Amino acid sequence: MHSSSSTSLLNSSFPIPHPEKSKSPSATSPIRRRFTIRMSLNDNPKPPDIPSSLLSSVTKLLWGPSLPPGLLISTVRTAWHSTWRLMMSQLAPSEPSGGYSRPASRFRADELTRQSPKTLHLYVGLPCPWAHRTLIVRALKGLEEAVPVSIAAPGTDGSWEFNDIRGSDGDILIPGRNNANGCRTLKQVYQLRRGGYNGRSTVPMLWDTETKEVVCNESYDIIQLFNSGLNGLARNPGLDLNPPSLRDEIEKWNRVIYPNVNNGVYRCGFAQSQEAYDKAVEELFNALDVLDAHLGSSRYLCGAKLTLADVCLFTTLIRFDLVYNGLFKCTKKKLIEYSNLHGYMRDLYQIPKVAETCNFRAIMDGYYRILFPLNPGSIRPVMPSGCEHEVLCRPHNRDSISLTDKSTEIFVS
Ligand SMILES: N[C@@H](CCC(=O)N[C@@H](CS)C(=O)NCC(=O)O)C(=O)O
Repeated sequence: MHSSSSTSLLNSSFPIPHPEKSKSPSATSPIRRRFTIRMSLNDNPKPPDIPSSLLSSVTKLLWGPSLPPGLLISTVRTAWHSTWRLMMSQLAPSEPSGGYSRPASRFRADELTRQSPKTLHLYVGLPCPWAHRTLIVRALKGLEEAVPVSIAAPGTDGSWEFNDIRGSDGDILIPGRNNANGCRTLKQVYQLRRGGYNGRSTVPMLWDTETKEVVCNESYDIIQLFNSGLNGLARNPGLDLNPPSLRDEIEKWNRVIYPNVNNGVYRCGFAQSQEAYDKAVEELFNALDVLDAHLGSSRYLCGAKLTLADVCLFTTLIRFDLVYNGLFKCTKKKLIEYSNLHGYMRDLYQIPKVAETCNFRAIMDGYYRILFPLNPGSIRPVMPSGCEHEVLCRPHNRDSISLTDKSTEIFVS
């Protein structure tokens, strides 16, 4: 299945541990739908306006009318660097080496088996790649009615909030109301649980509307549940994205993708030392090279069948040129330069119902305007033309790769 180079990398060079629990479509016709992207988040945070006259008065007071630029620059740099470190330590906990260390999810899958599947509600945010996994599997399995969703948007302090917008953006998901209870913020929802909650209020979060309990806030557990735990309610119960025959291989790819790509882009963006960044960026692009080579002869990661590993890879790839390349300094290459990976991403994007889960405007806003320490001016760059819907709908010509397994088409109603 894998080329020899990818196999050796899989088995040796990549760090093995990752916190996720072990855990084809035929070519699709172009998605016909309106694709107007419009402003869809809450009022976005604006950096506080400090009048320039105030700033110049202060600097004049400190340095007189002719500023010594060297002193000014070193003062500002020292002050900024300390403040940046303080903010980053809140935003992105780090190891002593300056490497980003992702906190573990608090509510894991063992809760899932005890829930009544009829009272589940999903909370997501559209910028979030982890939440995006759950939206895709929910759509592919046909669970939209069985598991209603509420889509939050980042508020001014970066925490998740709901708004009163009822509109839609064509078929594309947009943030809006809390459809499960009256809470205005996700934090308030978490706090409704018995015993309250003071931890991180992350998306995705699966909520039980009857018991008012957090069922799970680990994306991989949620997609496993959606894949096989709710088949009695799913419109596509026959679709199995985690078949027993492929589990070892799915796991093997997850061990590459999670630390080096999914979390790898965050390790680049949230690195707090040059060494930590250098390591993260090297591991990220090594992994992308391996994936690109593998996907030259394999339609999906595990051959002709779409699996959970593909869903997990896709949500990082679709954000790559939009946000990770620029904001997270994943600059060695753009995704569009990887011909197999880019074709593979288009292939997944063109699966019916996947494009509707991709709100590019919300993704760009969510990263560029909210991750303040990485982009203090909060200026959102123009969307790269290669990331537009029309480009993503171009033929991928991947239908004939891995044709040996004909039993693998996915059916989406
Ligand atoms: N391990 C979690 C990670 C989820 C996560 O980090 N979500 C981010 C958005 S991308 C979040 O909600 N952060 C809010 C916070 O940390 O307060 C998963 O895979 O579900």
